[in-house]
Amino acid sequence: MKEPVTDRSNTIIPHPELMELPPISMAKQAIAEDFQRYFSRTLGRDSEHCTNHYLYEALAYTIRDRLMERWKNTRRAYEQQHARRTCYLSLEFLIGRSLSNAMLNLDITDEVSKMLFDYGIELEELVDAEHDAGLGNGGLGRLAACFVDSCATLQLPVLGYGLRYDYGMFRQKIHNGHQTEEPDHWMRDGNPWELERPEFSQRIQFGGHTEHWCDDDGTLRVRWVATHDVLAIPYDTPVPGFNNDTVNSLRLWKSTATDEFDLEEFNAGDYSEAVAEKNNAEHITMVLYPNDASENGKELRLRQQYFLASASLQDTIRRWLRLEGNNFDTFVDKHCFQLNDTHPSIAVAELMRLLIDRHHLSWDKAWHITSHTMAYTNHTLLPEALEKWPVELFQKLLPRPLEIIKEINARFLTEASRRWPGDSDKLRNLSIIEEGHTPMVRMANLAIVGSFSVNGVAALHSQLLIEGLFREFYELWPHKFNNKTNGVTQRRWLAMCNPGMSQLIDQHIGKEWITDLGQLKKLTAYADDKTFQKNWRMEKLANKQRLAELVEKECGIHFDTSALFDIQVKRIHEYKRQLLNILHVIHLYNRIKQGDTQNWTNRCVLIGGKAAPGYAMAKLIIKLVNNVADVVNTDPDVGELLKVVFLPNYRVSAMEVICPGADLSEQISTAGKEASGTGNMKFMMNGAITIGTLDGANIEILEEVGEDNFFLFGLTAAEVTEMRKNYHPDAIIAADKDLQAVMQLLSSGHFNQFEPGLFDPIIDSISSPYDPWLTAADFRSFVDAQQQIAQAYQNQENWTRMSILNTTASGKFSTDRTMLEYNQNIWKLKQITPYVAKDK
Ligand code: B0W
Repeated sequence: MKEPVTDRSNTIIPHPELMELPPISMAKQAIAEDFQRYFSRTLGRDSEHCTNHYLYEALAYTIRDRLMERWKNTRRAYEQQHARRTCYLSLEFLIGRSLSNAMLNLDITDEVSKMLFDYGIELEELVDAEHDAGLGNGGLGRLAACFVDSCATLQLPVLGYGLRYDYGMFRQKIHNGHQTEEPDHWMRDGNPWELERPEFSQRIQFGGHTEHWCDDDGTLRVRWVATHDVLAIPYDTPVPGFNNDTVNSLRLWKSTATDEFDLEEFNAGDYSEAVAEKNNAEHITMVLYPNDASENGKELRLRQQYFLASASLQDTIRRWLRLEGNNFDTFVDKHCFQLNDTHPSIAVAELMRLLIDRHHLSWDKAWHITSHTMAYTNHTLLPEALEKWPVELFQKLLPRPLEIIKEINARFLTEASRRWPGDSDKLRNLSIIEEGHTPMVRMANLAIVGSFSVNGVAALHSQLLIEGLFREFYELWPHKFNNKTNGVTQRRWLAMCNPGMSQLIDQHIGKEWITDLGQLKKLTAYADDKTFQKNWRMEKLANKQRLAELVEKECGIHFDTSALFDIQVKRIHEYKRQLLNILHVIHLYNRIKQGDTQNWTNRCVLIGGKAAPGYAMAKLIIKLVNNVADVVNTDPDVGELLKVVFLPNYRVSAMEVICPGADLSEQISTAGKEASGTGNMKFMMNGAITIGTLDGANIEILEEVGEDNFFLFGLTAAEVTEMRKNYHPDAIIAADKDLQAVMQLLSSGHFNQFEPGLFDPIIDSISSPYDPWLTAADFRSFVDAQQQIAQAYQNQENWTRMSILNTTASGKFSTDRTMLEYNQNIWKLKQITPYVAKDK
């Protein structure tokens, strides 16, 4: 075997005093001293170089210092108590900003704010100087970030493993209404939150071939040789719990070249080829793939997946060997690997490989360990998001893991054929390898076969999984399947992003809701209290003002805060039906032009979200939103009655301003298509009322809040399935005057006067009998629900009541609840209290 890659593990035993740090103070004066020292000494700045960025950086180090002892103590407690752990494996962690979150969790926001005030600095300006860590596409990545937050607060030993992309989610710019993408070099100014741990680097193999041989005991062994290796360097980010001394870790891997050269190539004079390989190594973690829930299929993506799985598993085994020695008998009792969708599911084969080839376990022992430690979460039913890789590509890139996959499959099919003898159709569906012209490895099948738990992310989604996509696996192993409804962390998504409303809540029911969101139920008693309602309205108004300022700055459009703020922000995808939303906007515009404005409710519509760069239809929908916005916003007949904007570059830090300022939350996907949604929960928590279909977690939101406080519309999932068999949108359009008028405006080119034919693909899709998203079918009930909303908004007292009741009913949607359920049914971890940090 090759030498270990970096040997910085030679431990020196220092004088104990080196480790004896004086306690760190949380008092304003001490914070000020550290802040000053970092700014002047560590960063070397003075009054002439006093930008918000440097001030932010100095503050970040000041805060990070206050996490450091807690971080080490947490790690030590886990090790000393031999804690069972979960490793959460995810290609995405959409963290956003860290500073405010760290201050909130340490409960020092007020002290810091006062300290800065004394220097004439606004905390908010420094907070805004932090770049978002946009290491995710959307819901799936943000969910991972909320999960690790909740686990730290619940004091669960959960370690996040992901990739440290140099470029996160692209920056979206709008030029002439079109989306353009710019690279997001988020770490260009450094990242004060991470700690490099080169001593824990791992070597990852790619390519080469396998050799089968017999060792001295006559045991058949396999070695994977002539590989092109890459190093994985870990960077740790602290994940603080709320006020509880726990600081967990998020470990992100960066790829880099080994120090070796291909000497043969080098000596043969092919210097640039030898260097090119180094470049290739660095490429693995260069960029996040921006294709939320749609096809990737690129070789580099498979490299990323294997790189993450292998580095994380090797790291886990390294720690095991150090703490427990070379005996894997109790490994199962101490580990769980939660796979965030199929993206890291190659981990099933990789753990087998490491246990068999490196640590010489038998197949059966290795399989026992693997299939009792892996757990898989599915996030989507969309067929285009189900990952498959050509066997040929696997053979080239990962020949040894492929051998193992084939062996897993052979053994699995033998088991399945005992259950269904001779049923070759069934076996073909179940097989991990899809036969055909281009044989493929089906990653979901690998994940299910290799896992002891398979879960969906909302009740309907989990039900649809076992009835449809995974039905045959469910028949085989019903015990594996379960539901875990998603959530969001109320620390970021209420306490941090909505301090005004949080304070109002605190004054009435105390602060317990921050770690026990069910407490919000107590506020129900105030839903009819006129003074409370007035205060609630005032907070909402202040938040709407803040959002209006963002809109003015980004879009140059004035939002009047007395209007209904109608918001849809999420990735742009046909199934999410931003198109239905804009059809309603066109309908309102048409009513204004027809003079049909009696009893009108002024409305400000905001749509935001990124389209995958290769998704032409999604990009065209963005262009349509922008064109409609141009026409509406510049028409003097419209004035304050209706405003429409497309907010560019939707991201975590934008949502922190958007969700507190929303009145109406648009959750309008075609029923059965949105697995859960999590934006819906953030809006609800902040007192927005939902207009939604019976899809994903909307159903559970409706259950919690009641139908008087939710605007339901549209076909159910079952009706969607039925209607798709016999769908005639032309007849629907012909029978509906309003929809007809909207289609007429679209096809007359009213929104593309100088770009003839531009929106034809959209018009065609709405009128196509094969439109999978049934936009025309839901138009009427959507418009009717919107009309009810407009009426309801005019009764401000009742609207406020509904708003309060949405917040009070949002307790279920905390990731604290979600994590407790994962823990009770899947992980079975013990809560561990670390040794308390020594503060003054
Ligand atoms: C994200 C990325 C990729 C990819 O890069 O290949 C593929 C699929 C996804 C993805 N994202 N699949 N589902 C999701 C979203 O996950 C969240 C969290 O569970 C759900 O709330 C959304 O409903 C789902 O669309």
